[in-house]
Amino acid sequence: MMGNNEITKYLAEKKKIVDSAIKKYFADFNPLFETMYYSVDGGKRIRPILAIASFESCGGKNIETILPIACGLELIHTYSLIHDDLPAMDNDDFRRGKESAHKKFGEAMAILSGDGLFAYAFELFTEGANLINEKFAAMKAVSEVVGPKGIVYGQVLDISDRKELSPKALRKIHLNKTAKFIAVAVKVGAIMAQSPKDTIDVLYNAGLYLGILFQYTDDILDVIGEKNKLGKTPGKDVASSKLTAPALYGIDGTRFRAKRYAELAKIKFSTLGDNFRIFNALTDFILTRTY
Ligand code: GRG
Repeated sequence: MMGNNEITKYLAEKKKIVDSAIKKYFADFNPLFETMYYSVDGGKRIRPILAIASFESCGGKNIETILPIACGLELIHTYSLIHDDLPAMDNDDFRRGKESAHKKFGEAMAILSGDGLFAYAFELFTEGANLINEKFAAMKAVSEVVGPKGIVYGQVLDISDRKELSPKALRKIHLNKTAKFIAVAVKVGAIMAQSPKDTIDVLYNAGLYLGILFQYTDDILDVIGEKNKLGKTPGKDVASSKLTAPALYGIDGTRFRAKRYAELAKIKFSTLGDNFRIFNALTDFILTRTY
């Protein structure tokens, strides 16, 4: 078993690796890179860390193989946050502990900055001349969940004011908006480590549970979290009458279900054996996170 200190140390170490790789990709090309970097800087880096954890658990040795893809995921995630914060969407002026992109640079630059990050991610995915088939598979998997079959569809459902208040509708939003992207982060690590299809499939399915869990804890933190610790504005979901887990189940009911999703994720990961122990600790971290 991994203790609380150990997982905190693990996350800090991996975050440092991701942060310095990202910095390298934002070297001085033109001023737009500085604008984009403002928003990229400061996240928890959960998605890239999941990709690295999966790559290493699957026996991947050279971290450089997964790093550009892991960083690309973070750029796509950041684009989605920038666009989500826009006045036409969630309208939030505070993100990652500072002014959100449109507040700092204006709406036009925020939109363009998101567009730039989205495209630049795919350039990072193509870095290097090796493992072309794996990179193709990784890009296919990512592109399938960040567009109209995933994040963008999830956002469309999320902003719709004609939602039915049902567990099924909630699950559809959570799956598309959050869980598929978290699951694909776990999946690309396995793809780049050249794992067999069975392993890749188990990891994706376990990742879906982890992703739903992630959105459950995000929903809980929107109700009980502190602005400074979260680095974003809590209370937005109630203010905009969002369909969330607490809206449907209350806080206690949401906590109960979150624990159940954590168990389901851990059971699935554990079928892959001891090499995947880290995912137990990562799941617990996501269950108990306060930011
Ligand atoms: C296509 C115009 C257009 C907009 C797209 C894709 C999109 C807008 C929004 C994505 C939906 C979204 C914001 C989902 C929420 C996912 C989530 C829980 C984000 C918070 O992630 P953390 O906690 O944040 O990992 P940090 O800042 O730590 O990276």
